[in-house]
Amino acid sequence: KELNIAIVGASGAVGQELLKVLAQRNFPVKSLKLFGSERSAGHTYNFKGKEIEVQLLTKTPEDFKGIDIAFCSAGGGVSKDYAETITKYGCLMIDNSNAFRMEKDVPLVVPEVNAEDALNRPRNIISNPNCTTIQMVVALKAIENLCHIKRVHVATYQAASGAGATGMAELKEQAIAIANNKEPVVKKFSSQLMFNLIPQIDVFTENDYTKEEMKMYNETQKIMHSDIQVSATCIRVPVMRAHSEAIWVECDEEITVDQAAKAFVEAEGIQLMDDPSNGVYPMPLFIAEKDDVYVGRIRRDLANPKGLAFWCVGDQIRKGAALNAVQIAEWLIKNDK
Ligand code: 2RA
Repeated sequence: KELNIAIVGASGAVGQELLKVLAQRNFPVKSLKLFGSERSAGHTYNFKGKEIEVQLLTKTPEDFKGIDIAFCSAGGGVSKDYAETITKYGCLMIDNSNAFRMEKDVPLVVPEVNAEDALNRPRNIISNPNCTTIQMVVALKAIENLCHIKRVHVATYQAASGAGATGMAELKEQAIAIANNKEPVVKKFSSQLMFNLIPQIDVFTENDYTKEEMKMYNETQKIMHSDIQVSATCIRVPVMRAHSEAIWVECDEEITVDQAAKAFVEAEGIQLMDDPSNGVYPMPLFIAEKDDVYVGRIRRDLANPKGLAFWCVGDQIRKGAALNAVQIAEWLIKNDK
C-alpha cells in the first residue's frame, strides 16, 4: 500500500535527510507534501525526480486531510503548536522534537528496542527519541537481552549536526576562518567549537545535569521499560555529523567480552567493528551517512567486576533522527494491520 506523506520542517537538516531516506529506501510514497516556515515556504526540493514546493505551515487541519503520516522536525514549539492541526483528520504524527517524548499517552520508539509500543498511540502521535538516546539504547538492548542492566555511565561526543544545519555550517565556517587566519564567528554554539570541546548541550536543570543529559536518563527508562540508571556527560565536539559515546554498563551478573560481542553481532541495527590492535574501531568521520549503530572497543570495566565498557558511534541525522522515524513508519506498515 502506498501512503500520503508530509514532512514538516522540510528545509532543516533532518527534513532534508528524510527526503533522502524515503527515496533511498523506496518507501511507498503515493504523494508527498512539504511544509515549512515563512523562511522556507516557496523553496522547492527534488524527490525522485519531481520538484516539490514547500508550503507554509498554517493552522489549517484540511492541509493534512488525507495524509497518512507526517514526519515532523521543526522543533518542539512548532510540534506543540501544530499537533492538533496535523492529527485532526487522522494523520499520524511521527515527531522528532522533544515536545511529547515523556508524555504517558505518546509512545517513544526505537524499532530495534520497543517497536510494539508504536501500536498504542491514543493521540496519534509517536515520538522519536533524542539522537544520543537512540544509538545508546540500540546497543544497550543487545546487552539487556543477555542480562539486566542496572546502571550506565556514558560520556557523549556530539557532532555539530545536533545543532542543525546552521550548527554544521558554523563549524565549517570556523574551520575556514581559522585556516585563513581570520577570527572564527560564534553564533549558534556558546563558544568557538573548532579546536574546542563544549561540555554543555542544552540548558542546565536544577540537579546540575543538562537537559540533554536528563533526556538520556529519562528516555532510556521509558524506551527500555526499565529502572536502568543512566548518568551522562554530554559534550559537543568539532565533528560534523556522527555522535560517539563511551559507555560503561553494569549488569546484574558478569558478562564476558565474547558474550557481548556475539550479542552485538546478532543484534538488529548494529555493526561490530572491533579489532583495536589493527586500528579497527568506529570513528565518526567514517560512520557519517551510515544507517547502523557501530560498536567497538569492547572490554571489561576495570573498576567494576560486573561491568563492561564499549564505544558506540551513529550518524546523528540518520539513525539519530530521520532514519529512526522512517523505520517506525516501515514497522507500522508491516505490523499495524
Ligand atoms: C544535539 N541531541 O546533539 C541534540 C540534537 N537532538 O544537540
